[in-house]
Amino acid sequence: MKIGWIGLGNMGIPMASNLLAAGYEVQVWNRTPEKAEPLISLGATYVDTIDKLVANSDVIFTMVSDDEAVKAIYTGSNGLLSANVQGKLAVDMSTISPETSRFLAESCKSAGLRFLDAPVSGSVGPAKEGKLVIMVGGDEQDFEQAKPLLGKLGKIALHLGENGAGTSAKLAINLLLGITVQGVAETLLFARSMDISAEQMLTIISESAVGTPLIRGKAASILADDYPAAFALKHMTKDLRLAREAGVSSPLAESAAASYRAALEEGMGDLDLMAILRFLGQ
Ligand code: NA7
Repeated sequence: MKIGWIGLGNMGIPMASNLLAAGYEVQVWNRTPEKAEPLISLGATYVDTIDKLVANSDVIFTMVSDDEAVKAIYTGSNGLLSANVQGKLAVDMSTISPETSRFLAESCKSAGLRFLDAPVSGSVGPAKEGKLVIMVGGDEQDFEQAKPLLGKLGKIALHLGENGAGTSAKLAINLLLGITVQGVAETLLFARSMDISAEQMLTIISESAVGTPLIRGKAASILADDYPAAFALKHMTKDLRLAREAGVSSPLAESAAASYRAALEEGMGDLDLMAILRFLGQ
């Protein structure tokens, strides 16, 4: 099975690397070609058009930023659907709206391309380790075909229903992520106001029932006040917006979304979402 991979951002690079490490032949394309260099050194082939990528692939993965990017890749000029895609399978792992996932599934079907929405929970660390949680919408048989590949990218892949079910589940889990990180930031700031240090409070959280791998994983960043993006704040802002547009009723999410939006407007979008602590504490 030959793989095509489109989208070499923070997530796409480690994910495509895992398919290469598993021995698959992988062709890659990215809007900014230079980002393919680490993968070429691992054995990937760079192709300069999506058309060529499709011609040399059985399964095509897409992992790009948002609805607009995914639409450009699939339905834009020189995009996937202008190539000969008959009989192939596309797996979109980006976090986008369920509505766009369903629109793409229909567009792909008309062109003879099978389509799964398969976004992931987990940031760069789990992506590198192949331990993502993958939520899939689409045809059961297509899921079965993709499953061995998804097994190289994640620790679990769940088939949740028709197209749009994967992206719906992803918006739900990221609702909890957004609220949790905002809650951690507010807790640390409250503790600080009472002279309990971040280090002391992180130890308490970590040893308590609310301690999670997420919070433990952010501790070093928090203590160093250094936030390289494992999951960019701009993407968290996008996901809470998508949840609102999908009809979520959550006062906590509304409040967290306003907070991330304000941090984004201050230029913190490319930092990790935990940078919300720096924003709220300034
Ligand atoms: P990044 O690191 O922000 O990477 C985004 C990728 O999307 C990158 O390859 C971009 O290409 C690509 N992109 C963005 N806009 C476009 C357009 N218009 N056309 C083509 N390609 C585009 O995101 P992550 O890897 O952290 O996350 C990916 C998804 O997983 C996202 O939905 C998250 O919410 C979860 P570039 O390199 O800039 O040319």
